[in-house]
Amino acid sequence: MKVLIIIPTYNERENLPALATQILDQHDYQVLVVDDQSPDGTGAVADALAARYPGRLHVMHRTGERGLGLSYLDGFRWALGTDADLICQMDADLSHDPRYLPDLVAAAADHDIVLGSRYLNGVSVVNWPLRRIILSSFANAYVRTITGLTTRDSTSGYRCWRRAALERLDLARFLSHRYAFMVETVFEIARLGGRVGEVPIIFIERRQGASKMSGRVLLESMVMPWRLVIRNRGRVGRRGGGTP
Ligand SMILES: Nc1nc2c(ncn2[C@@H]2O[C@H](COP(=O)(O)OP(=O)(O)OP(=O)(O)O)[C@@H](O)[C@H]2O)c(=O)[nH]1
Ligand SMILES: [Mg+2]
Repeated sequence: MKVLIIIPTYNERENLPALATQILDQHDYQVLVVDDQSPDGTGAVADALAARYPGRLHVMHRTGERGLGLSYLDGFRWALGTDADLICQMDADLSHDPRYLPDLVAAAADHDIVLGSRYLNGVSVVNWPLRRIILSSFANAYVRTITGLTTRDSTSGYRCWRRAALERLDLARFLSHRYAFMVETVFEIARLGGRVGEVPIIFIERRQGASKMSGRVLLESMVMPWRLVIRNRGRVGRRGGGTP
């Protein structure tokens, strides 16, 4: 199985080298860094890593409108142009420990998408203030209630796709430019009858760099579940998608 991991970056120069090294020194995987012209020079750091890991670490320097969802759409298109069998996603800020990658890869044998879930065994987060835990738990409950998805952590950015599942998605159809992209992609694959799985992860809050969460991001995330069910005239549960 050829595994490609897409890592979107915006101002992650302190974090990216450690993450890339951990992934590439321990696993026979490939990495695509999608940088949005980070003002802190993450793009140049990524280029230096590409020189250190030739043919294994690739860099896309995006221009135009910045956004996590937009970066993943470009990353998916690039990935589908390679011979990767599994396409994974993870954050650059070391919140997603690469030690779980083999679990995600293994579970992708019988799922179309596997989510690294913080909420399978209670709440598995390290160094999160209570308000952040409440916000994230609320967001997931909100998404489940409105969309009919049954997954515990549909907002997780740590995940692994089977190539065939990604090929089924109509990438031109996506509405989310930012973080709501995470929920929208799970909704879409469940709507198409895809098998959605989850494996437990322990999430560690970033130590370096700043979060890109903002009021605008939260607003998009509040509105998106409604847009999804209105556009599709129904929740995924009624259509038989999602995990049982
Ligand atoms: N290419 C690109 N990457 C982004 C953008 N916004 C965020 N990212 C990356 O997406 C990942 C998740 O962003 P974070 O800021 O860590 O968001 P978060 O994990 O919800 O927030 P924290 O818990 O505060 O870290 C990180 O790798 C970011 O560098 C963007 O506009 N473009
Ligand atoms: Mg983060």
